[in-house]
Amino acid sequence: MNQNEYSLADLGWKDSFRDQFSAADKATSLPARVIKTHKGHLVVSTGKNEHLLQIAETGVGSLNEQPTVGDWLLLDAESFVPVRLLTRTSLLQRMSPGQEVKLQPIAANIDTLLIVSSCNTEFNLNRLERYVCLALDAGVEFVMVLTKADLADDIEEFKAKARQLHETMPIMVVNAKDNESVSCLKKWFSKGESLVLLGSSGVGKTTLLNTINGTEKDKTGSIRLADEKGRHTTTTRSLHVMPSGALLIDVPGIRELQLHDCENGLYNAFSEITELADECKFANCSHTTEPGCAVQMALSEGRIDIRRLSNYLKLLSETQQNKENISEKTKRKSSSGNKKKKAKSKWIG
Ligand SMILES: Nc1nc2c(ncn2[C@@H]2O[C@H](COP(=O)(O)OP(=O)(O)O)[C@@H](O)[C@H]2O)c(=O)[nH]1
Ligand SMILES: [Mg+2]
Ligand SMILES: [Zn+2]
Repeated sequence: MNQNEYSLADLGWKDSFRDQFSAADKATSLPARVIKTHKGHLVVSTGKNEHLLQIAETGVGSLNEQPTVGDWLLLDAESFVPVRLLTRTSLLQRMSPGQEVKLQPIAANIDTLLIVSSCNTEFNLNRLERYVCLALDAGVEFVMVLTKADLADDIEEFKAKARQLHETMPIMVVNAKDNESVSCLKKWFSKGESLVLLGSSGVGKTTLLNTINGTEKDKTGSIRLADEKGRHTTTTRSLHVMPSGALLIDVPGIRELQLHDCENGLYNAFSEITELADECKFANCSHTTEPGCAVQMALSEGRIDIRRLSNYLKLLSETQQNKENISEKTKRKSSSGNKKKKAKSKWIG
């Protein structure tokens, strides 16, 4: 973000946040939005000032939850230590990549998700369906943005494929480097609206941000921060105020979007399949080999697409497995916490 002073409204403060900011809160704290995340740090803006907050293993300040870009925090008015995370209007999250079983928030308080892909071999329906599920589950608006239209021979082919992802999702085909071309996205960029760019690396997310913002490449990062050892840290996510007054969040390329607890999203994203399930003979039908399966019947009659069904079954088992893994881990953690507490009180007693 640049060095301008902003009002809270300029940063996307809405009624739902104001309602959580009582007169008592006002006397002791001030709201701030998370505008950047680095490894080990967060940067928050009050509109007037930016503050660097250290992320500890347990959270930030006294917060139990891990804030992410787009979050609203209340900071202690004197120490600027975060005292509360305001209830989010939306949260996009995934399973953390790597071995450890944990959730990773991607962005919070988002109005619109811009799903970015390009008109070339990077375009992959199975992968993009994950973003659609994520958006539907989080209840945010979503728009497919297909970049590199200037390099593609047949953009209609990409548009037609993208239509398979969702019946009514807007599909915008752009040259991300061209100002006029990206002006078709204007309607989602109203003042105070928060948007996030998600997609693989190299699809043109930062280029889109720069073109919409009217800045040149690499200038959007503005301040460079040094960690406690003086090394420069790389920004992982950043929120930028656009000329229209919209807030746009850039997230570096997502290699793996593993869904967690996303069954509602899946239900809606694959409605042509899930609506058939009521007609299956068995209530717990897995739609694979059971007799009387309405889904398999529809498949054999060509009413549903085999790729869609395979991806649906894959994502369903993935989201269920991830949910199970997380709840197992939470249970283990709380039972070991209880044991420790008991042991301690026994010793004291
Ligand atoms: N010709 C063309 N090049 C693009 C377009 N969008 C992005 N690029 C180029 O693709 C490369 C990756 O873009 P970048 O914005 O860094 O991708 P990101 O990883 O998604 O942020 C850069 O060299 C861009 O100039 C586009 O619509 N048309
Ligand atoms: Mg980028
Ligand atoms: Zn079935």
